[in-house]
Amino acid sequence: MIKDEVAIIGIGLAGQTVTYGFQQRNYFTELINGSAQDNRTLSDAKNVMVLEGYDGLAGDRGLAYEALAKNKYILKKINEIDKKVIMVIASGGGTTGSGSIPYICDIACANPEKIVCAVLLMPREDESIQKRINAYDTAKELMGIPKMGAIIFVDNGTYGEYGDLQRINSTLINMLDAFFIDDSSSSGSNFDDSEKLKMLGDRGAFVIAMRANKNTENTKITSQDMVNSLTAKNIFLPINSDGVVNNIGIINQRNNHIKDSEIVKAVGNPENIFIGNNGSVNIACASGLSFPVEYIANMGKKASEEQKERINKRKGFSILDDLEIEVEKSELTVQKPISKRKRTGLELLRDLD
Ligand SMILES: Nc1nc2c(ncn2[C@@H]2O[C@H](COP(=O)(O)OP(=O)(O)OP(=O)(O)O)[C@@H](O)[C@H]2O)c(=O)[nH]1
Ligand SMILES: [Mg+2]
Repeated sequence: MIKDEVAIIGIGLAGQTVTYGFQQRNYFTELINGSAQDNRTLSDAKNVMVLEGYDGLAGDRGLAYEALAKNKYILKKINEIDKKVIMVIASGGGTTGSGSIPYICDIACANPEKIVCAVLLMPREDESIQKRINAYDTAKELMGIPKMGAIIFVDNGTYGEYGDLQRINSTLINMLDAFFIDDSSSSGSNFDDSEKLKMLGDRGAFVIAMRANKNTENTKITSQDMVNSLTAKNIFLPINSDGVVNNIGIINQRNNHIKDSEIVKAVGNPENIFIGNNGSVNIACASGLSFPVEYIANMGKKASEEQKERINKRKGFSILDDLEIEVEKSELTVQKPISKRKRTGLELLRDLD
């Protein structure tokens, strides 16, 4: 199993919350946040690193660089993590996590020995303009990191209008944990540790499905069930239908047989197919998928159109200027332009000893 080679880093409230779930299962974890309020919601969590002086970044992702630069001890700690796989988790829609995750990934990627993966928790379609713009920018920045391994795009809109975040978190944690702890072996073939690392190391999107057979023989999970869970009925952003995929991994639960040909038909023809048997559950996963660019581009485009419309409306926003009435300054300021990432985490690394 690769569990002991994995470090999970959670940034911001969402990232921390998911990472805390891994902490409870004895993974090596580090949590990062500036917000005392966020940290209080996870009062039992260990290994919480505080971005001193940054009590929540209130929508401005651009502040993350400065926050990390002023908290070098966090970067040093990330740099010293002695695990092969570094999986960094944050929401795309927030600020602290979404602003910091590209820098933390840059820093982890600076060590060529590491496999760096990201889990990006993407906002629902009906979340605020700022959250969707932040998520677009974060996804773009992560995709732009040359040495990035797998990126998992979680859709927070999965369970309906209000999203059931706890259910999404536990589904995600259960699936990744099953992948990390799988130790099954069989005479015919195994889905071994090096193959799992290969799946995590390859650039592109990653999706996973996990289904357990019921006790009775005739309720076994079928290949079609696995296809549905992998491609449609899941917690991830939809995968593209271009057939681009590097690896497919399958673990058959004891006495079950998922047809790899069915998974290939649904996902695409990969370079590698890794198959294991005698697992405690059925798992199917795919890595090196093309990024969900179209989905994210549409989300960003819609958010920026709404933003334009909002700013246009605000142009007609008039104030009472003859009477001496103080209008709150924040009411008058127009939303700042979207910040572009001009710096990378490598600059932050430069003066670490
Ligand atoms: N999947 C999942 N998403 C969450 C969770 N908590 C919050 N979110 C989502 O995360 C986004 C808000 O980001 P946060 O993680 O709270 O923000 P942050 O990184 O702490 O940054 P600040 O803006 O500085 O507080 C929203 O889109 C929420 O729907 C969680 O436990 N699980
Ligand atoms: Mg927060």
